[in-house]
Amino acid sequence: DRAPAPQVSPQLPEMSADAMRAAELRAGLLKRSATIDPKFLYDTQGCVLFNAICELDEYYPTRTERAIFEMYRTDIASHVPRAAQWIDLGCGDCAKSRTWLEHVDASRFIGVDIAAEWIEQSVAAVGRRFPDIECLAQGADFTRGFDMHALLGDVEARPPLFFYPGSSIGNFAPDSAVTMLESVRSHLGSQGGLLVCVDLRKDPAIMKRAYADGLGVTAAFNKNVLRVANKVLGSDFRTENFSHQARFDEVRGCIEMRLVANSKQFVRMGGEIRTFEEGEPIVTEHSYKYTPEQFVTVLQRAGFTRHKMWTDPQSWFGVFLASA
Ligand code: AVI
Repeated sequence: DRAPAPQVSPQLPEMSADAMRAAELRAGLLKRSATIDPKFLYDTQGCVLFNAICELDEYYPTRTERAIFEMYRTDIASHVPRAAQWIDLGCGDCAKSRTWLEHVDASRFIGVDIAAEWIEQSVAAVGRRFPDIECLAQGADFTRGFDMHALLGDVEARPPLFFYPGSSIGNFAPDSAVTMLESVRSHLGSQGGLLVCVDLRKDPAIMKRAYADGLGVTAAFNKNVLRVANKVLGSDFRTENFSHQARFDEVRGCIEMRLVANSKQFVRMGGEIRTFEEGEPIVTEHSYKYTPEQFVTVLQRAGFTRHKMWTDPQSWFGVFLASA
């Protein structure tokens, strides 16, 4: 499966990118209410654990999305413009896009992901499977808005179709989701579109179970971020001293994932010590769940005027095709 991702901008020198990551992580951890941005969940081990989550019985989004794609593939594909530039945001192993490229008329495939080295190979494999489609890999963190205008070129001749599956849009707070989708919309020209997948509101117990599985895979995925912090910051978090927690926030309409200190912790971070009191949380992720109406409002706020939605028989998950 895939992780979220991107910003397409000139690549910064290696050191400076590392320093920025460290500064961002440090600033979040030093806040009174500590946070770690969810993008830090996805180092190599985090990606492996996330893929394992996608296979869990409790984690319904992946299989529900797959079922909708299988059920409505032809109908959805019929709305994709001819000679499309298929842009996969957070492409990972490109497995989902590969299933679509067999059914749409694409002239170009652009895989975008924060895991730059990893996607070189997976995008190259797409190129071997579809030799008539020009394939490009873009390593980028698109979570802060992005500019692909130059890369996309003449969007009237080759309309872009942005593909954002996996309900990764839910990892943005609604206002940030609007900003991200505005960026997408600004690239579409008159015929482009956005195929975006959204986890829909349902019984909170079902949603909560998806983030607190019996095997503890999600707990391992969450705690792994402390290993990432130790690598990036040289800190000495001990994963066994924190517990995974997931709760559904009814007011905000999201799952909040946290790591809670089991006892008072003194964590060394470079020259300073961050103290965590017993029970103090570090918030690591929000996963917003929308009603179809709420998500249509997000699309409208981002400037989309037309949309179509496909869902499963239980209305647990929505696949939206939106255009300007
Ligand atoms: C990537 N993203 C859509 C997942 C989600 O459901 O919010 C990440 C995840 N976190 C815990 N389990 C899965």
